[in-house]
Amino acid sequence: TPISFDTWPWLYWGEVKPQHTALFLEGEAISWQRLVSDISNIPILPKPKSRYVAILSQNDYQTLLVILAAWQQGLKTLLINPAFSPALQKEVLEKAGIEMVIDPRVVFPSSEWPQSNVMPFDTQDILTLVLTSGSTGTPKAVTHNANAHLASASGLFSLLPFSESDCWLLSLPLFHVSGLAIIWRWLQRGAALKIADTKGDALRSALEGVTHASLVPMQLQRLLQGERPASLTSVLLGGAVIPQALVDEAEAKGIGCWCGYGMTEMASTITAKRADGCFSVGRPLPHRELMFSSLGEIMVKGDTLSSGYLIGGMLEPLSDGWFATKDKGEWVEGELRILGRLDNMFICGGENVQPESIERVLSGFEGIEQLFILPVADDKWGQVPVALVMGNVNQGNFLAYAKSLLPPHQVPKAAYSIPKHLLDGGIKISRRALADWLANEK
Ligand code: 4YB
Repeated sequence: TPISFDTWPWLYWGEVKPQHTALFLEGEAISWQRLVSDISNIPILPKPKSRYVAILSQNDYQTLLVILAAWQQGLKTLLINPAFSPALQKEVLEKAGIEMVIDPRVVFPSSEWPQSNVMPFDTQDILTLVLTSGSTGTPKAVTHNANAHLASASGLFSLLPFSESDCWLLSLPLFHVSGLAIIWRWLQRGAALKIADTKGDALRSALEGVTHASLVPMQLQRLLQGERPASLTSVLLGGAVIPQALVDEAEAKGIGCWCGYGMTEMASTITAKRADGCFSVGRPLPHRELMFSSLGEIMVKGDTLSSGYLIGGMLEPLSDGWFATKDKGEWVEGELRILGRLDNMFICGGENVQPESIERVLSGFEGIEQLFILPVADDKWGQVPVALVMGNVNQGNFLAYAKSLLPPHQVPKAAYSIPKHLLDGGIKISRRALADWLANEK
């Protein structure tokens, strides 16, 4: 049974087991007691009337301290990608109505500072904001309270064991819901968190001593190119289509894989299962419910659902009841299969084309590391599919393979190699960036 906290979880663990390790940094272990004391050495942060502040967040200890200090000082935080251009940062903050930005690199901890009051821990109060990664328009700030994050964590633990002696690597950005969820699992369990550089090939050494990691499929793919990290027992996958061949290979190498489907509005994972050779993302975890609309759209609700978006400093509640995800899905033997995004669908000669379903059929072709199907305008058919490919692929053979497996309206009319820079950006590949490249530069 999950612990229900009557104070900030780090203060609870600081009392219950002060000498136990809370964090592993590169070359250093931090106890819960030390963590609590480091948080209290963060100076009193600026407190706008609205209590909303933005924090430029890197995955480092200093940023974590500023976030936890902000929370216990009564602030509500929007973690933002420090790589945002000034223009995008301004646009996002104006939309949400947030005036204050904190850069943790210029917050100097000291035991000399007057200490801020510790606010009561009210799990129903809005505490966090996470930006949506929608493909159109300015990202929106999704609100959550601590109750939603703790419910998210404890529901996951009923499927994926995470014990007090385990260690979860902060393997995804804090400003994305997948990274923030790692913080709440760590706090819920009172286990250890490791913070290290995880970019590119650094991920392998970051995994030393780690039992648990959250990975997007591309990270796992890269990891499988070398030795299996010895301590790693459990990987939670999500964020994008999880290629079955990738999961099978990881499982064969002794890495336990859990396939998840999650989203920002639901405080990360919604459904998940232990990999079992069958392509699906399992069943809804405790504290979440899921159904389909009459159009096959996935609808979700539960304790983990956001209460709304922050717009112009005001809470814009989600419409009552079920939240429409814009994802299409179906049940296969009681488990959820994601069919693709409704907004990725296009029409070719009067037929609906779901790019993700073509990608699933063709991504098994020899040499393919990543494959995207995008529409291009066509005089005769309206739109036709083309393939963007990463990997070492014979294009002629690839298109012949496609013809042999797919109905005509789904067969890519051309295949192009994707430039690498389009793929190393964030944690997800943006179809919009791919479409821009296709339109302008291919
Ligand atoms: C999917 C998908 C899937 C999401 N198949 N499309 O803690 C976790 O659950 C976790 C672990 C590892 C990696 C990521 C996560 C996440 O939280 C991911 C949450 C996320 O991606 N949120 S999002 O708001 O940025 O995007 C949500 C969208 O991503 C969904 O609406 C889907 O379209 C897509 N997606 N999991 C296919 N398994």
